[in-house]
Amino acid sequence: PAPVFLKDYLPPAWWVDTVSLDVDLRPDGTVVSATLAVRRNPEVAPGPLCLNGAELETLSLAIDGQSLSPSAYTLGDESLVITAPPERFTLETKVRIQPDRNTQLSGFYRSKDGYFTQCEPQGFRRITWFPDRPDVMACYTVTLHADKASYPVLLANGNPVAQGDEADGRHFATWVDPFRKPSYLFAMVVAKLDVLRDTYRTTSGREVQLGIFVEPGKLDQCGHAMAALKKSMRWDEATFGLECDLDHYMIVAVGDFNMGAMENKGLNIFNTKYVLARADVATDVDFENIDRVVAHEYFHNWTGNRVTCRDWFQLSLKEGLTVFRDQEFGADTHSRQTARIREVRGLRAMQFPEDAGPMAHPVRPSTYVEINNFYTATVYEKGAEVVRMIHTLIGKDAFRRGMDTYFARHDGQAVTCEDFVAAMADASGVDFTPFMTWYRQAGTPRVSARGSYDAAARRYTLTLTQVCPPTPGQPDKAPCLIPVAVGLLGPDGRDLDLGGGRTTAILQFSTHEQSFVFENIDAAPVPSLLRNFSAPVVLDFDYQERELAHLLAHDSDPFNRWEAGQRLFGDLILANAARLARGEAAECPAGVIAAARTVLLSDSDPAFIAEALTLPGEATLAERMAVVDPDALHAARNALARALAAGLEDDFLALYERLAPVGAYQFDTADAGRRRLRNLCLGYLNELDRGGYRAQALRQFEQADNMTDQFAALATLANAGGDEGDTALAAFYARWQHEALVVDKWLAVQAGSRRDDTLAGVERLMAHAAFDLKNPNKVYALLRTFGGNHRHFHAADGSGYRFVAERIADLDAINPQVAARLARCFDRWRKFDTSRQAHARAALAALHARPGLSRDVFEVVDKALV
Ligand code: BAL
Ligand code: ZN
Repeated sequence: PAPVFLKDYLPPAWWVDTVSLDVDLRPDGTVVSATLAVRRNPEVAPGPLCLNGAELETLSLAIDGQSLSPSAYTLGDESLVITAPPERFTLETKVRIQPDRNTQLSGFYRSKDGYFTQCEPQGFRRITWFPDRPDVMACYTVTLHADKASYPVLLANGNPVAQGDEADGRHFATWVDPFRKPSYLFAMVVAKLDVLRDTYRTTSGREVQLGIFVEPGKLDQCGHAMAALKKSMRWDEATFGLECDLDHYMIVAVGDFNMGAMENKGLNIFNTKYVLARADVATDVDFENIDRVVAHEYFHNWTGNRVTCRDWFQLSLKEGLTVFRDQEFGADTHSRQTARIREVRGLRAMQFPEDAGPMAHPVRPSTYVEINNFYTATVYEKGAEVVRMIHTLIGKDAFRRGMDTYFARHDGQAVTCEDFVAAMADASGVDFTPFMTWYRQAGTPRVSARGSYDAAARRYTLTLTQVCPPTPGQPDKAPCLIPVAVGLLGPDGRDLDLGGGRTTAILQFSTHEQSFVFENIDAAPVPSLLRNFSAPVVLDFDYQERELAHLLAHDSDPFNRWEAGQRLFGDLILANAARLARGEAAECPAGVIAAARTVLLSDSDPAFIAEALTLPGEATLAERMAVVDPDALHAARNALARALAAGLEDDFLALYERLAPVGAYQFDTADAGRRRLRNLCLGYLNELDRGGYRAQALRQFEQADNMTDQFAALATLANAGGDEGDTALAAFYARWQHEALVVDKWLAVQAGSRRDDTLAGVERLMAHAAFDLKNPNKVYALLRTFGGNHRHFHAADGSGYRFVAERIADLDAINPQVAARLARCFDRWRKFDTSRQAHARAALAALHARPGLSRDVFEVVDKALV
């Protein structure tokens, strides 16, 4: 398959002003009749009208009421080219599609309770012939017809203008969307669903009708999502002055969905995972994720919908900015410090490996084979970090002025990342030219810092150097403009004055090497570098163990307190992995236990303590190894957990008891923090492998009034020895087998288990009634979790690689997007020893050689093998 290049972008030769769709659902397929008002773009050289389509059975084509003669067009499988249409005309097309056979879940497809759409990025072409690109924006009118008893709910974007009954027990509804939109924001739903309704009044007095549509019987799981929606609407008004422009804002939840959710104008379609929640079926993390995803999709109404992307290379224009907005919403709504820690943990686990692997690409890619493969951690999470750096460099007020400028200039337009940065530059007076490297260049910059203290001159000099490793297609890298937030801690742990009462300086580091001088420093400080993770880089500084303990105990920047602990634990795990690989025993210095005890017994927020005592993950640590030994790494990480458990047993036990719940469960940030810490204590105690602690976990499992505590106990037991794990797993399934999202948790906890027989268990689960290869959530829960199980996926005998590669092949015939996401498990295969590499290469080569491989999987596998 041929790649597409950003440099080849051309504006469309034809505009579409209005689209009228008539969608008629029948047992033998759905007939879509489209009427498009088309006119030539006078700014582009005249050319044919090229329309995209996929899996369409074309029934008729007409221009201005006249059937098109065969000589006037060329019809291919995926293109319809009308050679010489008039300057301005009406195009009528009629096609039949087969949503019941659409297992790709892109376009219009069947799920349990009806029919749903997913059009981003290129699903609309699977519904009708259209110039399916985001810079063609049109006003849509949609009429849906279906059997009334089976599908009482008929929804599309915009406002309902007509509805009524038809012959043979059928009915129709017509919706008009007054906003011009790109085709990727089109949505329709034909289903049997229950609805929770509410209203929201904006600051300026507009009343918005809100509706959350879910599977019948699930209305008692919608309240949290509705509250999240209203909170997001208020937050965007207060923070960015952005009001909802719609009369109707609907969210529809569907159990078969490739992504998390989709921001279609006025008619969001969500994976049930990010809508449904009730204390007994959803964890604290689920509740918080629902807040974030509901907010994310709502925020897209401005950053994505009102101002959209000119082309798909600009995807981060809307995604990076909207993730930044949902992160800030989450920080304001829950805890800013734990939100930041979790963001960085996620970035290091997912984006840093991506940026170092075969699929590495800039935040704004310059080429792709399949755009579906670029809904990545780089475009989303690194994209959000890039927006955050702009915020850091110019400050909150200038950032807000930049947003105002962006909307004043570009409302209703399809624009580029440069347009966004230009608005920020003009509003702040800052020249962002050197900053643009972040959009163009892939790879994680590596910053090395050295400090030197001159006691006589009372001067501390910090010298920074940066390198960015080569990535595919980019062998040589330019330096980036990196905002490095720095504080200096004195011997008493307090921040030193860096001048004018400032305790944190934002250094603008933009060359290969640069020195920064701090005057009037009375004693040798411990530097606190990259506070709040001010840039998405790897930072090396040769900290001593006692300096890390000092930062962990005293840093006024909570992120860097956490970071100090992660460095302390990470360094020790890696040193122990090397020892174990040499056949030596793992060690745990008393200083590390003491530092952990200081945090555990501190009066910090319990959620922070839990984050600080959560060890860095294996995938994150593996990035720091020249050749990864997953068995040694796994054993070293477990050994540290056991050493901490042994050293702090009494403290963990006392805290577990002290944090016992008082009163019934409610989702609340403070309570969630206490539960998190208590469950961390339970986990550590079970590292000691004692029947008494397993019994305690089983008691918690049986007695919990909420999923957070029940699932934490289950996860602890599923990783432990003894029979209690099997008992709990069986009881959990028996109780929750009819709650699809809880079954996903049950699958994931088994696929992620440390137990030796995990692969055999996953193979058995593939045949279990609970599993369905056609359902993305099930695939993510079982297979992608297994692919992220560092020790078992990278098993020395290649069994993990072979198993996953075969499942990718099976899945590719059903759903290429999901198959390609699973294929990303192989990204880091070259970091392992030669024997594992041989197994991985063989598994990938077998996949690559399969006839009929999708473009999605081909791109991932082909790049992995280069
Ligand atoms: N636009 C795809 C889903 C999301 O990022 O909101
Ligand atoms: Zn998004």
